Amino acid sequence: MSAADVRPVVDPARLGKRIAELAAIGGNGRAVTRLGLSVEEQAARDLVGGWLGALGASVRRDAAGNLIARFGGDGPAVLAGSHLDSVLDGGRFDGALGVLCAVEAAESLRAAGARFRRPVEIVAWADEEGARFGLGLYGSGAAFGRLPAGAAERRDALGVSIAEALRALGERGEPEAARLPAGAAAAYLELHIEQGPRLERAGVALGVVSDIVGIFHARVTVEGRADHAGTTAMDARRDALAGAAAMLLAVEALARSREGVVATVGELAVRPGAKNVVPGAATFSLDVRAGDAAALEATIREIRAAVRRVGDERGLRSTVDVLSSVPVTPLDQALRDLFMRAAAAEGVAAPVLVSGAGHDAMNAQLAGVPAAMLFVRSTGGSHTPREHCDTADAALGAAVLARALGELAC
Ligand code: HGY
Ligand code: MN
Ligand code: MN
Repeated sequence: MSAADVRPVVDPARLGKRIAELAAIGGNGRAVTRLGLSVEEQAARDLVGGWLGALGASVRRDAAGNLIARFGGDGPAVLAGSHLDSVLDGGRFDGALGVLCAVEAAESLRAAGARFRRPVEIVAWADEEGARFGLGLYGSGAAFGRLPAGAAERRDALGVSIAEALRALGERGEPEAARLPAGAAAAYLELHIEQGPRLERAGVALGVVSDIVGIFHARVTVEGRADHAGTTAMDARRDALAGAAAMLLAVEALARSREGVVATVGELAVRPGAKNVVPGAATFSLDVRAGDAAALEATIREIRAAVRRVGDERGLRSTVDVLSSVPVTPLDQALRDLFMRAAAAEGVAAPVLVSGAGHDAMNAQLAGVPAAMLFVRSTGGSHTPREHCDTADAALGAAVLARALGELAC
């Protein structure tokens, strides 16, 4: 049966039920917390792996902790999926919806009698958010050979390394071993909630991604001198936190001054952290993004200069340690067109959007595997329990994904 004869019919009720079932893992009824390589993320893989196994897929977990469910025999596979981990106190749709819609697409194709002419792998990448170890896009980075050196030694706040977390799950602790052989993946499709307001404002359920912004992650350490809060005159201080505060306001001003650039300081730590001690040291995170490579580079350069300048003015030592840096990533034009056609076949004239959020599709595309993303309208922002996606929009996304997957694989 060729792709043209196949009429996959998705089941919104089944999809809605699975969204709720998955949200209960790491959920407290309000928010979802399913950190990378945690027992909660593993429980999510077990739940989704069970659904895929029941469809006849051969389900495995690779050395990095990625869930890979393969339909069909040998040869380059068409991959579809997203991630199952979340940020702290996150929503129930970020990542999870892409995995569940890929499951729904595979299930509706099988139910419509489709035979996969080429293998299909439904994937859930481990630790996309990097919320625990500070290394985003980790699982897809391992699979596509794009992990930074020393990744397995990255540690969480309790000092547990990625290698130790993998061993606790029963793996050997060598994420590099998950690297896919060259040519193993023919294409990668990812559905994801938009996480921003554009589709909602446009009144359209779906969008197709043209490019994903470049993302620079770093940790800034500021060293001053701890002193007595009562006996140290203001002009005799080397207050690391006051210095860090001046730096992060400079970061905000620099990002505001340049169109299309965003910069965020989301983490801040102070030592020794007592009300009657002048802070001796402070550490803060940097997340800088832009759709234009030159603007991103210039902003990073200016931020480094501002950190140095404030440090010199205040007698503070400062270091900027780069955690990860992913370039602006244009996605595959042919697969973009495929999503546009599939959306049109479902009656949606999908606008083309640049993604301000990072996604695993970047690692696929940058490793030479053609990748494309389909956005589904979401409301309430994202990386917050307010994040929401209507089941009707999610089901429409799954139907478009099923059509695209059917055209590539059947
Ligand atoms: O941070 C991001 O853009 C993605 O949600 N991990
Ligand atoms: Mn995501
Ligand atoms: Mn996210």
